Amino acid sequence: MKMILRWFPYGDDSVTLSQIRQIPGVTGVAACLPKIPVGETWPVEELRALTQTVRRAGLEMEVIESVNIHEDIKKGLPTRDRYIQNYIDTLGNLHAVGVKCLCYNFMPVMDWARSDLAAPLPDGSAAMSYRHEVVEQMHPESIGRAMAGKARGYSLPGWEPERLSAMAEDISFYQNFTQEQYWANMKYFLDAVIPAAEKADVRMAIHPDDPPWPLFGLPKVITDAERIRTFLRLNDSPYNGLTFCTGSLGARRDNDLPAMIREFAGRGRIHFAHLRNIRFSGERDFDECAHPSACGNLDMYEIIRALQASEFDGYIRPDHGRMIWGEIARPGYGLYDRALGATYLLGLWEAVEKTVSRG
Ligand SMILES: [Mn+2]
Repeated sequence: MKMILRWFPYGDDSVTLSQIRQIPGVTGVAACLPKIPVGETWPVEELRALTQTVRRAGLEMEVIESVNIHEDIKKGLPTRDRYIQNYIDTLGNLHAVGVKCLCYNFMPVMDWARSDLAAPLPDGSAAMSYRHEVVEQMHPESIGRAMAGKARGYSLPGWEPERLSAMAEDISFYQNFTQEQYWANMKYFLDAVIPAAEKADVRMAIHPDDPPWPLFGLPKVITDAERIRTFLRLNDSPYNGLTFCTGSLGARRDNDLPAMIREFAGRGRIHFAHLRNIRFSGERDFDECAHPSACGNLDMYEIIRALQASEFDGYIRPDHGRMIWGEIARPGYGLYDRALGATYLLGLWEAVEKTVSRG
């Protein structure tokens, strides 16, 4: 297992690589090239420069998050083949710079949604929160604008301004789309890309839908164990795997996270884990909270135990954190709370490991 942190290059992050290097036990970052338009090939020269920057700071860059999927691929348009070829070329370039794992998602139109990016918590910190009725009553474009307004000047991955204008049109496109059509388009993508991922030795790790329930009548993909089974069956290669995000899947109370980990990591299909906790405040309402089990509704001890019982050997990151101690950062991606999260998770990992090995 390797503990990493997400990091955004080109000054689009308040957190520096040297700060990340000083978090005990964190050995690398999940990085990205945010300025490449979705659908285009990630140039190897830029990837090389980025890798060098990360390595010079004493860190590894074995994980990329995310190479986004062009909407034409999800829609199954004739133009998809060109974008799929670009994706395959990108995989080759990722291999050339030593990347081992690629986190991506296949959610239509929007990658994730929250009703508030800086909701006050009782302890005086702020965190991202989700209130289903609030989100459903908002127009997606206005959600995008409201979120951008609270992003402290940092880009919000998945909510890039150029995406907002097409959102209404894209949402109406999917209203007459069946779930079967969506799976078929996904299979078309996987069957083309997974052989290239095998050749490049880059494990594909799809991120669950966030939140894991229907929004604006859009098709859903990775929301529960049954849909994950369907997804994994679309292409049986071990390179067709998951990013197991506990905060996303855990928002559905009927998802038994430790059981899901034992099933999917046990079959070698979890390559990356996003570990964070959430606190429920209604059936479809939750706040992101600090990582320890006592702070939320997820049992992080059982989650770590399930990962180890499945001999999970991938990457873990503490995913989002709260804004604490007056920090100003991209929502979810400050330094302090994620560093606390990484330390807590590493402590749990060590405790479970030693308990098991000493019987
Ligand atoms: Mn996540």
